[in-house]
Amino acid sequence: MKPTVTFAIAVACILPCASAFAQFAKPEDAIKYRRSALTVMATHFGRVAGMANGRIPFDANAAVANATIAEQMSKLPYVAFVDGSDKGDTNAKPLVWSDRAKFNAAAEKLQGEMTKLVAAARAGNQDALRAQAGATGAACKACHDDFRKD
Ligand code: ASC
Repeated sequence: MKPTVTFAIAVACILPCASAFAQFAKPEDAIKYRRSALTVMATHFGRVAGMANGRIPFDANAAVANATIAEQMSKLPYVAFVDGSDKGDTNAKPLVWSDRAKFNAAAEKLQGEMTKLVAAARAGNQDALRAQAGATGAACKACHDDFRKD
């Protein structure tokens, strides 16, 4: 196949995929998506936090696996707070849309704490993991306090 044809096919394939990655057909799809990601994140973070505080037996490999999933999930919800998705089946406060810079800062704070959680889990030290789970949970809570309705 000619290089130009190969390139044209590659572009034709990548462009729709790239836009599909960042868009949702309907506001309710975006709400469902971000709530799903947050649910999976909370589930896996909860397992790490449980191991950190002794509620669940400590297992270093399981801590790494769960922290890694939680970290990956922390990257997903924020593109889904699209215009029009402030109404519907959501607990998000209007502040998400009216102060996006502050919301983005809260998102980045959480993502940074999640990355540190993975590092702490990899180090295999339960005390360090407990401390970092506390810092990560505090980032969850800070965002809820400002941006989630009770
Ligand atoms: C969790 C969970 C949250 C956060 C938050 C921390 O395990 O599901 O939403 O931690 O409760 O304060």
